[in-house]
Amino acid sequence: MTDKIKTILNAQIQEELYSANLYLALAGRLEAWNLKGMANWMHIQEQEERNHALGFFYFLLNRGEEPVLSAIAQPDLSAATDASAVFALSLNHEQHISACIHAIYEAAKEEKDYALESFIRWYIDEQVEEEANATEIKEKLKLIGGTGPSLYMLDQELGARAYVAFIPGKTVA
Ligand code: OFO
Repeated sequence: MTDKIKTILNAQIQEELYSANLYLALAGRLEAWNLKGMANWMHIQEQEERNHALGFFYFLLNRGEEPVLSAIAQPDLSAATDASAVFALSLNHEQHISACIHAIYEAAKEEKDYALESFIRWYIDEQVEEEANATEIKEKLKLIGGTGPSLYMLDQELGARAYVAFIPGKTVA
């Protein structure tokens, strides 16, 4: 594995762990507003992000490289002023992550790292879903006006989301 690939994969572990912390912080904010269903949705997102980080962690190890962890920045919640803004922030963040994943794909092609080129495809597809999910909730909030009984009902709906354990590239018992 080239140094360029090692650097970009270790940086992505950091991005995914930042994502996990961001979603945990958003879960806390939503819970503080008594939107427990939305907080549940964020908690599941948080767990998935940790698994995304672990996917890169084990990919490095499987290729004979020790993962290097670095400091994670404090999540920036300044834009998260209400439920709609929380999901807009989530969508913006996922668009940023998609750009990171696409840069990894580009690097894999440039460095002729065929194993990485294959591995990263799961993340490319996952980002389509991640952006679609955040967009759907953001649009629903726009539709219902983001307050009152309809907000309560959407909160209930998001409370039904269930966590499914999955680490990319690894079989989970
Ligand atoms: Fe939210 O996505 Fe990770 O990769």
